[in-house]
This record gives sequence, structure tokens and C-alpha cells, in this order.
Amino acid sequence: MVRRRGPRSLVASSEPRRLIAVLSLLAAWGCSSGPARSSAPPAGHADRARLAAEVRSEIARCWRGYEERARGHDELLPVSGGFRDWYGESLLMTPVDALDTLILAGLPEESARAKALVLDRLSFDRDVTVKNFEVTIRLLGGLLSSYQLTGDPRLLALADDLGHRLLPVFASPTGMPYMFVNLKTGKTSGARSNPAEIGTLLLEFGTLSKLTGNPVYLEKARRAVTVLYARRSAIGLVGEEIDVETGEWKSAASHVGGGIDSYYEYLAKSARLFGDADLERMWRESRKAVDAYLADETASGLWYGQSDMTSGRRTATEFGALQAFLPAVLAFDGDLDRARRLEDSCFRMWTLHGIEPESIDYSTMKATEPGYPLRPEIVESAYYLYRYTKDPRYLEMGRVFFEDLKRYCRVDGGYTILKNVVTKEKGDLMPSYFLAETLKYLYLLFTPDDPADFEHIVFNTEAHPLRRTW
Ligand code: DMJ
Repeated sequence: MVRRRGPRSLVASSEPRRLIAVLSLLAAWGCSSGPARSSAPPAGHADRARLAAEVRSEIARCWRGYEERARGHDELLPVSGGFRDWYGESLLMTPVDALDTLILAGLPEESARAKALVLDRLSFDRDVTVKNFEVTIRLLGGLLSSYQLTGDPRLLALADDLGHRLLPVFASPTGMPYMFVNLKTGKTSGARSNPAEIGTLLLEFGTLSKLTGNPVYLEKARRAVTVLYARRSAIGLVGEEIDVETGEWKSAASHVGGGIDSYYEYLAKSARLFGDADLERMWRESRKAVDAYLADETASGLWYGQSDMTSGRRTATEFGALQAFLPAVLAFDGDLDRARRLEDSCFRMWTLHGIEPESIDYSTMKATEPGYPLRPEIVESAYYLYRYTKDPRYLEMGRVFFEDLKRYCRVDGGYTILKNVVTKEKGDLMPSYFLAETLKYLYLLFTPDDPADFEHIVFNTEAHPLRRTW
């Protein structure tokens, strides 16, 4: 039986520091947040090592929680002490997703155990129908980055086997991938897909080609994204749903949220990782349309909402935890002004209820989807902004995120999702991306010795670093 930590002691010890941190950040940005407070020293460079050490010990604690209660399964249910396997049998989502985090955080015993578990147990010779996108970003991405970090050829062999089993997805009439594939039979399904699931494959498939010398992976994934790009509207936007057999749009809703988000991320990052001028041009054109029709300068700051892909007409003013990836990509692209202003908006979203909801309406600043599934994007953006600006306010933001996570989501053996950020009611799941991304980005933000070499690596959308060695 899993017991929660006493919430009272956590509230009592963390609340004043959190409040001071939030107030000093808002004050620094000229935001009104109630009565002025005394100028507490902002968390700065000096605190970094201590915070990094604390995140490292949380990474180790979460990994041990998984090992004790869910070892060999996909994900830990930290409140009930159970586990979840996505497809009835395990594909070791958490160990594969967590392995490079354990390595980068300097946890050699834990990473050795994770790697041994993956090598002993992981097999893709299974009669299961998987979601191509999720398996690509978590498993293929995780295996490739762990191979590059360890040099162990067995990890690359697993990646190659998985890539081979996923290839049938591209055998649609357009070349855009089906959503699902059976790993044993190669049978595909799911013709109605979306830009994110079509366009978020190239970093992993392209890297697999470069590392194995087999060009087929890169060719198929690159073709899929170029076919999708060619179907953008006359004003340059993509919609939310498309039929990969006919190429016909099924939803004209355009935005930078779930279902579209990482399509843009991968245009920018693939252009850089593969030195691909065509992709660079596609990214530039796409960004112009996104900034022209989705960006929304409002009294409460810069946001990116919803518009019709054909007319560009504004259809909704929703923004959420997933959209918070965009400041990172804008910073990666060199637009620090927009990146900073959008991250400020994201931070406002976070501080509405002390932790971010899945979605808000930024015209009313009310939560429209109140859950918090331990998402990483806002932390990822703080990390990029700190790396590019060295502005300590992003360290301060990171400290607020970390303290709120501990306050509201920390349980014995791990962290859990929230069903509702207003009531702070807990759910019962530690998604694999919490170790792959949320804790990794917090660690990389704080550690004074960030091992990520921005000249030669890009992070895939699951925070797996892929190094350009070609
Ligand atoms: C992760 O699996 C990836 O970051 C993906 O791009 C979006 N969803 C989750 C995290 O929120």
C-alpha cells in the first residue's frame, strides 16, 4: 500500500519560498500580483548546484520507486503501487525513456540497472499493435540516444529492429504514415492522422539511417513530412486531422497544440540536425504563417491560439501545457524576444493555480481542462531560455516549477498526475515522460555542468538527445 507524504509539512516548508520566488519573478517582469513584497534574493546561479543535486536525488528516488513496484512494466501507478502496460504486455516504456536521464544525471548504478533491464527483457517480436508516434519518440528515440551515450551496439540493434518493424506505416498511397502498426505482422491501421504523428518521426528515423547506414528510414520519414507540408493551405497553415490515404484534410482547426505541435518542432530541429536546406525553408515558411495567423498579442501577453487553416480567422483562444513547447523552439530558432514573452505567458498560466492546467482560455484566464499530467514543456522552455540567455530568472522559474511539483505531485516512490489543479486532487500515474523529460530538463537547467552540447545535439520531442556524428 502506498502512502502519501504528509502534505501539511510540505506546504508549511515550501509555501513561503514559492510565494517569494513567484512574486520576485512577476515583479521583475512588471506584472501586478497583489501587494508588493520585500525583495527576497532571487534564486540565482549560486543555488544551481544544490537544486541540481536535489533533482538528481528525486530522479534516483523515482527510478527506485519504479523498480520496487513496477519493474519490467511500462509505467508506475505510484499511488496504488501498481503498474500499467500500454498494450497488455510491456515494451519497457519507463526504463527506455529513463535511461539517458539516469546517465546524464550521473547515476551510474541506476543507469546500469536500467540498461541491463532493457537488454535482458526488451523484445519487439510481439503480436501487439502500437502507436507509431509514441513508440518512435519514446522507444526509438530513447534507444538511439542511449546508444550514443554508451556506445553499446546492442542498443542500436534494438533500435534497428524496431525501426524495421515500424516501416510498414509508410506504405499508404500518399506516403504519410498510418497511426498504428502490428510489430509482428506489419498490419497497419488508422488512416486518419494528424501533423504531429506524421511529422514527428524524422529526427529518430533519420538518425537511425545515419547510424546504421541504411537510408530507407530517413527517406520514408522525410517524404512523409514533405508530403504533409505540400498540403498546407494557401496561407501556409496545417489543420488538425488529415486522411493519409487520400491526403484530404478532415479538420481545418489550426494551432500549435496537441496533434500539431511537434510537427513544427521537427521541421526546425531536423533542418539543423541533418543540415537540410529544404527543411529549413519549410520551417521558415511555416513560422511566418504561425506568427501571422496563430500568434495573439493581448493585454495579458503573447499567446498562440486557434484559427481556421484556410481563412486564418481566429476560432478560439485556448492555450495549454502542450503549447508551452514553443518558447523552446523559438529560442532554438534565435527569436529570444518572442520566446521570452511567450514563456512569461506560460508562467502566468502556471501560477494561476500554483501548477499549470492542461488548457486555459487566455481571454478569460480560466482553466478549460484542469488536469496536470506531469508535463515537461514549460520546464523545457525555461531550460532553453536559460541556455541561450543565462538570465537567472529562468533558474528562478525552474525552482518554482520544482517546488510546486514537490508540493502537489510528490508521493512515496515517485510523482503522480493531478486530476485537477484547482482542487489538487491526485490521479495515479507517473508517465514515462516524467523521467525522460520533466526531471531531465529540471536537472539540465540547474546543473552547472550541463553536458548537453548545443552545437552538435538536438533533443527529440521526448527529450532524448541525438548527436550529429555524421
Ligand atoms: C511527450 O510524450 C512528448 O513531449 C510529446 O511531444 C508530447 N506529449 C508528452 C509530454 O507532454
